[in-house]
Amino acid sequence: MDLPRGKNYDVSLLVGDPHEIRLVRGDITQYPADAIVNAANSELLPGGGVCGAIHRAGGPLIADECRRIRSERGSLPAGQAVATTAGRLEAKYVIHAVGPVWQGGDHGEAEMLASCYRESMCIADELKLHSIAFPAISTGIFGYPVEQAAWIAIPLLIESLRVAKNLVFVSLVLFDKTMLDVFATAAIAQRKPASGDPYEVRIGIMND
Ligand code: AR6
Repeated sequence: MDLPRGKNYDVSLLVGDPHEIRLVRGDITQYPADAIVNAANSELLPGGGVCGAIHRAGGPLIADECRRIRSERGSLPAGQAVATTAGRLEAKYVIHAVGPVWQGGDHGEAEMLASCYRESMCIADELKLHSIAFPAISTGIFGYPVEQAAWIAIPLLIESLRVAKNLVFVSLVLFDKTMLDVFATAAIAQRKPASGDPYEVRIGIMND
């Protein structure tokens, strides 16, 4: 299965009926979903990258709630997540997930990254949401190699979506074409896993 590399496209992973995971290129602050996941830091402070963009677009209510959570429960370790208001964003919630800082791969980074995705899915499902959108957590300022991150995120999201009670639609919103290509390649490569159920992959060509 080849990717239409010269064109803008999205990819749907049909993992159950009606459960679907969509890989798309875009700006997550503009993306329609019940919850948007923030690639946060342990102090829940507005930082750079996607975190800065979410705080800017959502307004000060998000940082106010983050401050309150931090003062109540302290800083959030890597691998954990917490929900706040989405302020002015279209989403109902922002789920702040703290990804691991890449330190070479033998400091538990893979398990912490998987845990971020798993926790965010659990929180959204418990909030009875139908849709959630993720950025590629840890792959920017925190330095996680993109291909390795994709091989963790995709199976984890599939597994979490298949057991979810309320969530039916998960999006991975990738900021640029190269990231989309890497995630799409990983998703296609895993569609007939050695263990676990296969899923159908559909590629849609988009008009730019
Ligand atoms: N929409 C979607 N993806 C985006 C956007 C956007 N608007 N902006 C950036 N990305 P990063 P991290 C992609 O650095 O590596 C912050 O300061 C980006 O291309 O935002 O988890 C936090 O406060 C990359 O692929 O998050 C933390 O301190 C991905 O989002 C720290 O950075 C994640 O990049 C977290 O670092």
